[in-house]
Amino acid sequence: MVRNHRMSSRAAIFLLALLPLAMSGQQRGKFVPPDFDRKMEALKNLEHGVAPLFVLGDLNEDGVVDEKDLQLAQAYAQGNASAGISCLAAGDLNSDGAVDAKDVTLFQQALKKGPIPAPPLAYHSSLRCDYKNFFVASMSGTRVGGTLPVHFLDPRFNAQNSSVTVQSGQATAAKNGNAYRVQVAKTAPKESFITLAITLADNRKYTYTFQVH
Ligand SMILES: [Ca+2]
Ligand SMILES: [Ca+2]
Repeated sequence: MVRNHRMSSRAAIFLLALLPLAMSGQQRGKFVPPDFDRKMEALKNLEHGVAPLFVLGDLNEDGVVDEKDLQLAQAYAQGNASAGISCLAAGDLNSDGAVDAKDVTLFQQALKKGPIPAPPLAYHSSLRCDYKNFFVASMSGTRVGGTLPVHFLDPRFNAQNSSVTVQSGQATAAKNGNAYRVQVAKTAPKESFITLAITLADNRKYTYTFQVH
């Protein structure tokens, strides 16, 4: 299913990162994300370790986390068909590698006050995701004093019309060409967390939390 294109070493490295997702689907006989080649192409010149982020809780990948997503998670946890779910990984709220009743409980608590205003983005999961909403890419974390890029993958968004700011943690964020670069302070404690606030041109807001190592 993964075709043998000539590709740069970075694309090859990213392919390796996606492979568990593609392979888990292959075992079931179907899954490779839609537009896989186009998405690979968009990522090929980015830094090593950069991967697309998905919206935690957004199982149907419409960009918002609301009752519809909860219903999809509930149906899946009860063993019903996964129709309508394009990102199963988004339903694993407690990151234990499965979508079950525990996630549904967390989901219900989170949605008590209505749709999540600024849902968190997540870097990687062993569960499948189509990345239908393929819009931001970053790394899983960086070291003390290191940098972490935030790239816009959707052509509607760029560093001029969308913003990345540091919400908590010892870091600063600045525009870097068509991306943002987050600089972690040399004084940031190891294992500490940095949370970024990302606001897109269409006014959707997300957060992304990564760990300093
Ligand atoms: Ca949704
Ligand atoms: Ca779970």
